[in-house]
Amino acid sequence: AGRYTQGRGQYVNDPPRTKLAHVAFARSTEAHGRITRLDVTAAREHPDAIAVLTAADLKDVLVNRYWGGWDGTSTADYYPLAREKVRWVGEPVAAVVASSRYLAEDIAELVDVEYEPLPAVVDPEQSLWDGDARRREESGHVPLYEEWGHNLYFHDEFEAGDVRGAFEQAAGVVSHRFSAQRHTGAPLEPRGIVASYEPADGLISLEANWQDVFLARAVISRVLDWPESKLEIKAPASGGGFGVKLPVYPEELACTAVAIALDGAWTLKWIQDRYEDLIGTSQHRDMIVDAELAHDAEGVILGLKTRVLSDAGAYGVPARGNSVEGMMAVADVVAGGHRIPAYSYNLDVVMTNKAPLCVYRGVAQPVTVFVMDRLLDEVAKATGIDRREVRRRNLLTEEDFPYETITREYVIEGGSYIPALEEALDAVGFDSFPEQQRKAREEGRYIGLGISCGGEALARGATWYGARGLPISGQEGCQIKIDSQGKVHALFGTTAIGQGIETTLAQIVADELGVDIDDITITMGDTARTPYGAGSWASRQATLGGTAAVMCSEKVREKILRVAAHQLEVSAADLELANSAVQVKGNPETSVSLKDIAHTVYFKAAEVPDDVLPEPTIEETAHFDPPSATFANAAHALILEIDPATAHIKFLKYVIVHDCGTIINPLIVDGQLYGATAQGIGGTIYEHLVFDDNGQPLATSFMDYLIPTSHDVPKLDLRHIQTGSPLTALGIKGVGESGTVFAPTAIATGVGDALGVNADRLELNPSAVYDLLQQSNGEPVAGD
Ligand code: MCN
Repeated sequence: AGRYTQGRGQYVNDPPRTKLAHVAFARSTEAHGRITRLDVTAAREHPDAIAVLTAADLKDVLVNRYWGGWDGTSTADYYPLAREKVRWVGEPVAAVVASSRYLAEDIAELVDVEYEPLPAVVDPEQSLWDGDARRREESGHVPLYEEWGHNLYFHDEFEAGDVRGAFEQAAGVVSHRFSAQRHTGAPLEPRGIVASYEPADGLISLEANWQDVFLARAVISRVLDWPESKLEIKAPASGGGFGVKLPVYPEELACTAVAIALDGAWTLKWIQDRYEDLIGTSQHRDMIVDAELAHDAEGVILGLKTRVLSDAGAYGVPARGNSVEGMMAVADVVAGGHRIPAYSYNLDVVMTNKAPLCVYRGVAQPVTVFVMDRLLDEVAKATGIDRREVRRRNLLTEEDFPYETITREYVIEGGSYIPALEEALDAVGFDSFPEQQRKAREEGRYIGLGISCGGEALARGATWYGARGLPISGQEGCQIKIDSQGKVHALFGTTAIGQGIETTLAQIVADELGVDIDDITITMGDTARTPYGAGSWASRQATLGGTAAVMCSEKVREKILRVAAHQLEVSAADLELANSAVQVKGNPETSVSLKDIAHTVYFKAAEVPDDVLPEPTIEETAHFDPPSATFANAAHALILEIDPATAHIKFLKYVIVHDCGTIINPLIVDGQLYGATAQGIGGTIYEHLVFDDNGQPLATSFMDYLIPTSHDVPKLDLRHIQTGSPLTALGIKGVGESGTVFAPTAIATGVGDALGVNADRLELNPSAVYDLLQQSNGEPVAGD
């Protein structure tokens, strides 16, 4: 306890290591080009070079192809160090090993690479357009993976319900083009790895700040064709993950391969710097959605059509690949808690010469919530029904549950969609706002009321990734051991990434076993020690880890009670666990301590009959495999003001009503809502990964990639509804991503309301807001 707050967290860069050498990478300076010369002679001749390796040096180690994606995605030979071609600025070309990072960086500069530059494709529409050979010829572009003949990574189409009928019968149709800009998770501690190899027994040991060590093990064992039993992965303390530490990136794979290629002579360390993070860690959103919604005269949704174009970047980052954002966008836009009887989608995920797209807090849901809330605001305008009422008429109610979404991918088990909306709007002052807004406008002030509301698909099960061919598990495991002193050791397959999961799971175990939380040791993030698990992503661990903890505690409790019943000579049914002891219900004086029970089990088992204690240990394991997803829901309502001189957005009121079922730790849940909302604010107002026309990244430090500080995050009025999920133990649902999912839409609908314009891009930095201000005043917009 207190590890992080006391500054005692041991991050991957902290512990002293023996036989340590440092890795730096020579990286591509071109976004797209053929390697015509790769000469490492000068680098190798540097007196301080331990080794300089290129793809050719690793081909015997990296036996299997390195490519992420699921069944149906285009696939290619892609290696952690570039072969023949480079496809994004920053792509590793050679790995340099030296006694310090400084020396390794200097030596990397001696790696001599020449390229035949190829035109870079940075615009996803251009990339899609390039799929037509004739048009591509006109543009002079070459596909990133020439053997494909196009840049399409994944395409999917779907239709269900009477879509045509819905649009024919509609009293009105609203249609808009929405987009979201590219940004990233920017954890304060960037990525890092320490890799060592023991040739005597073939053991590879990796320490890296991954969010899912079992996923990393599955990917690496495939690529190296290595048994998982000889691949141990440990995640030390984490300075944030936010989804971006789920993939297995080229650098991590290269470090592992280099450790083997050097026959274990060195333990290798690579710690990413901020430049490397902003150019090479997975990036997110970057999506265009053309949506059309058919509604009746009462504002009720009859049907929805979407056409989604997702800019996936340059390669399929393992294991998820880069169609995740696009796939989830088309699935989740109809899983946001609205009744949608007819739906069709058309999805294109295209490659471009930028860093790969993968998962970031909320995945596609910030965009899908945006699409639905914006469309509903348009329905309100078209029908004259107010924004609250339009939502009321379309959100799910008690009678709808369980509600199967039209794609049949999810069943929404329950929730408090309308109560959350009502509470948020009442708290923000929805009814009196029009008058307030009118008065403000008379004074020349622009104030607007923003709303976002709906559900979040969380804790996805095996049906999402595993069934699509990826080595990604949906389950979570828990093992509990009571030691010979009666203390509890609980081990989980997941990894802690700063979200407080060690504390909350310890709380559950403490409650279930009637012990003091200080008597519990939690271990996670270690493939060699813990049971199998699926890591921290999709806000799953309270739900899955929590349920596994309850299931496992039940097994342990049953065993303890059996032994205690024998010792106390009473029926187990009359006993309960409390105060680190087993006591007779209603008569706590008659009790036996856990310590005494453990002493008996481990040291005097012969005194206990075999049918009471068949095995002399108290150790149990349980695994929970969830359904397709569980659904939390939220409503954000805010009032903001736009300064017409600076286009700065100021928050005047910000209310969040959230429903994550039974709350384990209220302080942590509020902290999660704050942190995620801060990221939602950042991803909308400040953070933008900009590329020039040649694919050169322009935001490569925190000077040009701004992340929000405490000054930019308003005080939040946080409220909770607790509708328990019937699918999990204790009725828990997740919360970790919610703020990031809903904040962008609340801001965008608030800006639109303040200015009386359509804010259809989730990019509201001052220059974008300035353009909207000009539109609002009927002036031409820059660039038009
Ligand atoms: N919790 C609770 N009661 C509930 C639900 C959750 O007390 N009913 C607590 C949990 O026990 C946990 C926290 O809230 O301590 C978040 O729980 P949950 O929603 O289950 O999410 P996970 O534990 O699976 O964490 C992952 C989630 C995701 S997907 C991202 S991304 C994320 C996040 O949470 N990245 C984070 N929160 C983060 N917080 C920090 N500080 N750093 C990150 O990288």
